[in-house]
Amino acid sequence: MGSVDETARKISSMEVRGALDIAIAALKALETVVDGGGRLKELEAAGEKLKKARPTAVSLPNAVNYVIYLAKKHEPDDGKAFKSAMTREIHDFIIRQENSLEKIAEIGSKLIEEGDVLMTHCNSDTVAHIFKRAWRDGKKFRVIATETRPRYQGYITSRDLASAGIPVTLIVDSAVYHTIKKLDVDKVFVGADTVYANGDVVNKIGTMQVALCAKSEGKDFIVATESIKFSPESIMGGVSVIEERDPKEVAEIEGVRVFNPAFDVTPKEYVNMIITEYGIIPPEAAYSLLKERFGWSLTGE
Ligand code: RI2
Repeated sequence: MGSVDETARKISSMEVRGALDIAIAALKALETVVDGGGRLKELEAAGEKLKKARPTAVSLPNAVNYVIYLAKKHEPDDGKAFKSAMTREIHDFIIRQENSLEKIAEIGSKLIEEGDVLMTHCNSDTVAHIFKRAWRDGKKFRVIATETRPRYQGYITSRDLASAGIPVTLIVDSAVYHTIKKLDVDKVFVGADTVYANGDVVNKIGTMQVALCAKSEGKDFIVATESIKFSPESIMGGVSVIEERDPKEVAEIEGVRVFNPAFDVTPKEYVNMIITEYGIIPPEAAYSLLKERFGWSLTGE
C-alpha cells in the first residue's frame, strides 16, 4: 500500500493536482496494487483511500470506480490472468486519458483566431494543451492569466505558457472585469473538475465570477474537459462536495475567521460550449454524453 498512501498524500497536499492528473496518479497507484498481487478486495480498500484524498473533482472517483468495475469483471480469472488483464486494461485507460488531452487540444485550438486575446483562470492542463497546440499551429494570440488565490495556480499557467513562447499577462483575481474591457478579451477558456448532467460546471473558486464578467461583456466562456470529469451521480441529482481547505492557505489574522472554499459551480447558462474528446457540445448535452459513455457505471454493476 506504500504507493497508494503516498499518492493519496500527494493528492491531498496538492503536490499532485489538476483534475486529470489526480485521476491518472490514482490509476497508477492502483496499478501497483495489481502488480503486488492485489485483487478486488485490495483494490477496493486502496480505492477508498484514494477517493478520500480530495472530494470535489469527480475524475478521481470515476477513475477508481472504473478500476473496481474492471476488477469485478476479472475476479473469476486465476491470479496470473487477473494480473495481466488488469494491468493491460488500466494501462489502456491511462493512454485513453492522455489521448483525450491531445484530441481536445486539436479541437479546441480551432476555436482560437489570429490576434485573439484569451483569458484563463487557475491552471488547467487541458486548457494549456489547447493554447500550446494553437501556438504550434502558427496562430498569434495572447493570454491573460488570473493569479488564482490562494494557491496561485495562475503562476504555473503563466510560466508554462511563457516557456512555450506564448505572450502571457498575469492579473490579480479581482482585475478580471476591468481587464476583459480594457485589454479587449475575446474568449475565456477554463478547465473543469466536475461537469453535472445538467451542464453546470464545477471548477476552481472564482470561475463563476469570471463567467459572470464574460457574460456581462458578451464574451464566449468555454470549458475544456475530458469526459472522465462528467459526474454519473449527478444524473440522479448528486452534487459534489465543495472542498474547504486549510484557512492558513489564505491568511492567519488573530480574531479573524477565514473561509477557504476551493471550488464553485458555474451554471450552464454562463457556459457557451464544452470541448470534450468527442467534440464540442452545448452544456445541455452533458446528460447525453453521460448516458452514451458511462454505461459501465450506470448499470449499477
Ligand atoms: P486539468 C484544478 O483544480 C483547476 O480547478 C482546474 O481548472 C481543474 O483542476 C482541471 O485541471 P486544483 O487541483 O485536469 O488546482 O484541466 O484544485 O489539468
